[in-house]
Amino acid sequence: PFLINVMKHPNFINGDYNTSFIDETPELFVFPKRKDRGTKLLNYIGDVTVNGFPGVGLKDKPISRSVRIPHDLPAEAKPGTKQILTELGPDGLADWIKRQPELLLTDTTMRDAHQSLLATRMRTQDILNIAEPTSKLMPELFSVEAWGGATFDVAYRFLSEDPWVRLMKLREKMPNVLIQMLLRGANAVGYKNYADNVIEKFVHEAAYAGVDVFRIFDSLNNLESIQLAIDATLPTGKVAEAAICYTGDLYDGNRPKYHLPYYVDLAKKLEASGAHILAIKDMAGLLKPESAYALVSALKDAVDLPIHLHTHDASGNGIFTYARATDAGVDIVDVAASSMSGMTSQPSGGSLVYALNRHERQPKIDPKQYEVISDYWQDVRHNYEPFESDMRAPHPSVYEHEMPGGQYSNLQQQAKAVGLGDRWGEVKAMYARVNMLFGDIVKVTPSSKVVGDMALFMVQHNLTEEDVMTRGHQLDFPDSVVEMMRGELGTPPGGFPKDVQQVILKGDEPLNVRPGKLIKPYDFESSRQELFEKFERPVTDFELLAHALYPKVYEDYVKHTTTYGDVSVLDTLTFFYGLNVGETIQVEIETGKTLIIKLVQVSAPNEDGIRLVSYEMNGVPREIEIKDVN
Ligand code: 3PY
Ligand code: ZN
Repeated sequence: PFLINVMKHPNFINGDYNTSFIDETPELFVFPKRKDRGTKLLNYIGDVTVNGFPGVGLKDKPISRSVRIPHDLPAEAKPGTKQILTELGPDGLADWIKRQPELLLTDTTMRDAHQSLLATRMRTQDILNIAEPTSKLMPELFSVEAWGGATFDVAYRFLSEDPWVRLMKLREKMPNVLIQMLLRGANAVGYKNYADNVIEKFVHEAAYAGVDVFRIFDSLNNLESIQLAIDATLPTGKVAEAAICYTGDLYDGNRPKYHLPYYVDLAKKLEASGAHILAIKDMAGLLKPESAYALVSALKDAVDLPIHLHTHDASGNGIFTYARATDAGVDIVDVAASSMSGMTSQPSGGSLVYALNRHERQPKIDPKQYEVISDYWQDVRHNYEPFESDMRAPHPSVYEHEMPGGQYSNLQQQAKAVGLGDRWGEVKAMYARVNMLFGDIVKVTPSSKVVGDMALFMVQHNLTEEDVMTRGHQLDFPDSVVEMMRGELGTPPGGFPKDVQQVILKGDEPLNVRPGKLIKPYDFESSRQELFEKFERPVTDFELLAHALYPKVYEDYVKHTTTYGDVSVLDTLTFFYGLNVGETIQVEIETGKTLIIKLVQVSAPNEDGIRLVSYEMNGVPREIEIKDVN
């Protein structure tokens, strides 16, 4: 319902009003409370100071450290791969890649590295501050992976930021290197299959906002799901990089499903589907060095596409894997700035450049410049301490449990939340057993989440595989498990084991077509109208998509911005911790407009739990009431 006030009253609009009009219709002068940006920010800061930030709590605010932002930059960014794409188009770019004698690098620090190390919490301002230095000090990068995967929903959900704005600002600051995103095929940047027209529109808008390279995978290596996103990418003139997810072990005689012929066959199909680049997506870091050599060699023989290898360093063997892949002729590999590398993240880029010293394919990147970039990330990383996992050292047992880099700390948190913190070892072992129960599948978002949910369920209820098979009809399996078994995430190679599927579906029939074929097209126009009425303003196509993918997350984000304004302008420590009494910060709310905010005092709560938070804003005393919910 629209709030009617005087501004919208026909008499007012016609200039036909006087003081008696005010006297006769006082209700029209009740304006919806319009708070200014300063007041909204005071509310946010007060709330975080009193109640804490989710996942951070009420810890002491760390002392702010100086952050080494490189300033000594060339005046102009040297032309790079972005210009090559513009001049030659995606096929020309692919040919160019194949002609490069050196190994090319993708830097993932702005996406996968923080997704895997810091629960995806890196904020736009911390990413933007290093964008120009990255593009100017490392113009030889093939690409910067900066978008997609979990960054899309986490931006709205936890950071109260707009991921589209992040992308557009990054594009502006990095005019010479390609910006790459991770796209989950028919799952877009979500956890379920969406209508085909949602995928198409998402790719179209992402290309418009700045994505140049779409790395497209499917969580069950389902070709149709990948094809859908490739078909959406081709008309944009951008690069479709189709990914094969790597799982298991090429040489494990007990798991013949994922041997060389499987990957070679899939690679040929992806080449035929119109992809410009082939990616090997080793999301858990299971690709051992000699397997990497064999796999890359076989794929190079089988297809004519450049090959881009992605791994995670959980085992500590990442650089060795890349070195052997380099020997086999891999074209591009994914690395992160050293201070944001290792463990669940990518191998260190600087280290790889040094490791390939005197190798004929040593990358052109200057490792000293890479360290300058890494110094920045090292400083910034301190501000995200609450989101660090407790993995402190390499973790060879990843070869046993096969959990993806980004899932490890997440599932550990989930386990703690359901009281299984000290049975974490069992959960990991169960994860591997569930995988075999499900027929040995690829585990990556969202299928990895389903395997994790089932592992937690089984440990929690002390169930074995046999219990599942014999007592399954009495068990209330997690929704995600039922949905996957019904085929709602698509079908894995060879299908799910029929007996397991029957037990879990309790007689329901699984889908026998790609789920998208059954989902009716999303009605963007009626959504546009609905949101117009709800938000009382026109909405952009970016917003429509965010709402189509994550309706509740998006609406909560809009509510947050209505209450607190644009909180992305706050420095990161204040955003996560609020202010200490006596502390003063400067907040640039727009270019040239700065607020000076000092927290003066926080009162004890009254009987309703309300605290009075006293500030000075630009020297003027201000008081805000905050409900203490602790
Ligand atoms: C994602 O889908 O977010 C991933 O990073 C998968 O590896
Ligand atoms: Zn990854």
